[in-house]
Amino acid sequence: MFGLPGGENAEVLEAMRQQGLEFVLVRNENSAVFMADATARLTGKPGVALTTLGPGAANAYCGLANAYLDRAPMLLLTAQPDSRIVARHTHQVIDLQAIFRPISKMTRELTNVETRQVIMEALRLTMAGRPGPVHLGISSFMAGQTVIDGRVETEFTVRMKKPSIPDAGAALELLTNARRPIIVAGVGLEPEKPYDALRRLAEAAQAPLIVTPKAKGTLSDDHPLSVGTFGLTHSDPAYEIIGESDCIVAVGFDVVELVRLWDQDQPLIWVAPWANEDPKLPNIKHEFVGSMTPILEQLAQINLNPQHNWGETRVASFHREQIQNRLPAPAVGRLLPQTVLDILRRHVPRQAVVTTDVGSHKIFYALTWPTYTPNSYLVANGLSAMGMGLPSAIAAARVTKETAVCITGDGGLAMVMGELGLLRELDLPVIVVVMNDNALDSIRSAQLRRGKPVFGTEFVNPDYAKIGQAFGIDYYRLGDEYACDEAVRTAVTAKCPALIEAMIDPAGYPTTPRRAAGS
Ligand SMILES: Cc1ncc(C[n+]2csc(CCOP(=O)(O)OP(=O)(O)O)c2C)c(N)n1
Ligand SMILES: [Mg+2]
Repeated sequence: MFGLPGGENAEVLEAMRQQGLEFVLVRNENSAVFMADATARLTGKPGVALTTLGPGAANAYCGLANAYLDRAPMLLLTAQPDSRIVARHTHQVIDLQAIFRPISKMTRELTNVETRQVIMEALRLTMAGRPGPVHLGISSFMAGQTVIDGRVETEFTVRMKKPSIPDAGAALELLTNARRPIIVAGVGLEPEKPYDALRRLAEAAQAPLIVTPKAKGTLSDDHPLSVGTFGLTHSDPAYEIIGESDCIVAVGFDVVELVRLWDQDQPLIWVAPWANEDPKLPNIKHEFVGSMTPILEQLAQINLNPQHNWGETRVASFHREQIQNRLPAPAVGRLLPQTVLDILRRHVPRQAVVTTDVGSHKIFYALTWPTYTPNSYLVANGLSAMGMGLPSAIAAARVTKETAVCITGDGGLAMVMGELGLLRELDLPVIVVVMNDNALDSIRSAQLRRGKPVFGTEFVNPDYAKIGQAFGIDYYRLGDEYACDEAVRTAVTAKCPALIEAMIDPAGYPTTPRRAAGS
């Protein structure tokens, strides 16, 4: 459990201590939610965060909204005003059920009646259908009560609905007759993780596979059918292949991940743990709702004409590098984000978890960071809340016990800088790479693209060497290209907390107008 308690949580903390449960004390409640989210994704089990009532719960709001739109199975336990005195006592009282209702699958007060059952139901609900957060409020009065509970259930299970297999024949026919089928895969692959079945289907159907940011790594980027990522901008290169396709198999696909309106009207086969209804996509010919593996396996029975090799041929001729080609050339004294990416990819182990925060750097990394294994790239995408990168990397290193890398904007790091203290305490091998451009670059870029003056989007960074020193974390500075390689190699091999400051030129981001160079 990750959290930051208030006095009202004292009984809960004491119960946890007595039970020998681990509690990770964060510096800001949002971080606890981000950590619970990342932990859930990497373990396949719901994550849990704890806060106090009023201010703590309000502080966690952004994280919970982020978990809701990122379909993350997690439980938020907050303290809760005591209903016996709320009519007379208003200090720190806000209606938590009302504020959490729009961003949770369920929100309610936990009492001492049927407590276990409610908790088991809450945990089950986080993972069922379209996963998401559940909120339970516990007043300090209730937390001190003895549980009155008939049924004792200590395990919860999630049973996926069986898909409606009878339709598979017709779907198979549609796929067999398609000349240019593609697969788009998204956030809904979790928690079932049907990666192997998906790869077999792509290979059997010769279908290029395109992923959303949260599904990066589903198919290794060096697989001949991997097209790459889309969803970040209105003109991501992968839209080229999507536009050419005549049949789309959408697997765990959720348009919450796309900044561009989904306007494709090719026939589509929907395979997901939840129904096509929020929002309803057009032209769905076949809909399979429930466990994805059985239907993917059935579709992989496709009997293709061996001449049909559209997938591999098309991906081979697809210029994934076209983004890089739009970027400026490196020069002495100028560090491009592209150079930082290349050096990191050279030294960071293939399976290591990499997180990005939100901003110009996220768009660039989500589009171009080569990813080789599922869930080795974590990103906030549905809500795209800044501040997710560092807590998620700490959670990832905690789960995997391996090096994790957080690539963050300087704006995003400033929001969660206190968590460097947590990182030092946990002493985990997390490498924080801060892209120093003294700006909310992605917002400044929006101003420049609209021909507006830069206003309200630049700031002065702290002395990161001193920040590293103050938190007791190794510090490295990447100035120009030539000194970088050795610094990154040393940081990665040291296997301890590190802060790398990259003095980048944001004009190297594909979404940043060149005019921003040096501004
Ligand atoms: C919590 C939150 N606040 C504001 C935003 C809007 N926003 C999106 S990107 C961005 C700028 C991020 O700046 P920085 O972290 O320095 O990254 P850069 O764009 O410079 O790479 C902002 C303010 C957001 N997504 N999340
Ligand atoms: Mg910045």
